[in-house]
Amino acid sequence: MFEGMLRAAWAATAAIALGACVPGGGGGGSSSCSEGDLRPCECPDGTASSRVCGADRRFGECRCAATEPDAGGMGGAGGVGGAGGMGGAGGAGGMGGAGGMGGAGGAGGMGGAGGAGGMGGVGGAGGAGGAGGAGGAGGDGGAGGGGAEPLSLAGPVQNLSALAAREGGFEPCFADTYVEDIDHVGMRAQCNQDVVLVGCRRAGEVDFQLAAMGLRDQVFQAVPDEVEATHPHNGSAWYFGPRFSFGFAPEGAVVSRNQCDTADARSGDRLCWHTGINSGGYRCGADISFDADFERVVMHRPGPLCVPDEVSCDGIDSDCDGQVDEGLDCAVVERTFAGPRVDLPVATVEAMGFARCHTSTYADEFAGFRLAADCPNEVLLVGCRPVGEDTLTVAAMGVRDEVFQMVPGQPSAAHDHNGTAWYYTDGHSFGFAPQGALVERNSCDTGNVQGDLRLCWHDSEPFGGFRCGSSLFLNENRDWERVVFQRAGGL
Ligand SMILES: [Ca+2]
Ligand SMILES: [Ca+2]
Repeated sequence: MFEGMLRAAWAATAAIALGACVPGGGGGGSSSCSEGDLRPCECPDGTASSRVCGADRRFGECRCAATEPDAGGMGGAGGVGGAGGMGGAGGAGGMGGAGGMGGAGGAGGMGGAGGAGGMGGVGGAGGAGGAGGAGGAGGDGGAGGGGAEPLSLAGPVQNLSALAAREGGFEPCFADTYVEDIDHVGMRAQCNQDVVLVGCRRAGEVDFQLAAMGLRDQVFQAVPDEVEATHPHNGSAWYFGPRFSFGFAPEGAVVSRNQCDTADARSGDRLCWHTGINSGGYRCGADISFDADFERVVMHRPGPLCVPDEVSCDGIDSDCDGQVDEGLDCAVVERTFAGPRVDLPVATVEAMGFARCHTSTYADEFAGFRLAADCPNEVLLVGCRPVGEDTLTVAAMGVRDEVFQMVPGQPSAAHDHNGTAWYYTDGHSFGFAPQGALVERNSCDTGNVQGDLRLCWHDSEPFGGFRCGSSLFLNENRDWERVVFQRAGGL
């Protein structure tokens, strides 16, 4: 009877918890909590546990396995995850049972999911993140006999237990194999609850080789059909295009959608499915398949999605503490600037999405045709610096076709683009100056008005050189270098 009453209380609590995303337990003090709220605490043996707010609206004692009798006689301790991979899911504890401990994450692996505690159970501890991996989410005490707290994990998760997903409230809503053209319309129609889990696995396996979850509307949010187009949400970089591709990568990683993501970095944490006609595939982590040996699986559950720490500048209160994106540096990353810039850190250039595509010293022949071949992407950033410096002395960016647009060989010939006067004359010179400045090519630009904003490279044997900002006559100089970066996506 006692257990039945508690179950009813927990059921009510669960309903409240699902309906709103509020800080559990409020502020300090043990008074005036809401019945069923959980508050973290530490057991004498150092393990993390929680206290439950009772009907008297006060938090009870810290629930520790060593000090609390197994009231229901049913609560087994959760499993302990193996090191090297994903932590095992905690066993579904019975009343008073202890949830599972997350396993230690392996290299690049993910911490274990919190154990699905039984009623009053002790939450599973987060797994230690492996190199490149993320810590597992701490589990909370389960709600209801045999029930569990909704599973909320941030970022891509390798080797996720299907049992943990089910016990965490997820139900399958879509499944097929990599040999099929995905019915993404049906997938989105069927997977219509608040939180969506997107995963893949080898056919015949139960657990996911790779999965990630997020709020449905974020997961299925369309982005442009562009090579690097993603948007951050809940620790993953998501992308969806109905005639291109659908998938995720670790947040912050650059994807290479051609049309599916072919990038190698952290390959085990990348999932991509073609969405176009007659495509099938494509990847489940590092595995590429167009066959029935891999399966796509999507699950969903009611909300909310609340992870232990704030993640993703996505405008969403990820840790459900009432503050949006707190503690994160959510300044919009600038991807474009107009006109030449001095003292531009390479780190800033890379943060803008650029990758270096060409480097040569001022002693090397310019060979514009080779540079053009090295740097095929749509947007180029052209700069120069003393060899090996981490800051570009001067740099300017523009659309590739504008940057390499030929102009006549006259001294002042240039054309304006993106705040910059660009010029390229085969066998003569290549470079830029501020838009509106008079270019004085002889055969490189010797103009000294705003000289620090000018760059000029001879395109004629045997000079190399010529200038990097205010430093001139760098012909055949091995201490200065040309550096060109590129990115996709338009200015
Ligand atoms: Ca928050
Ligand atoms: Ca957030």
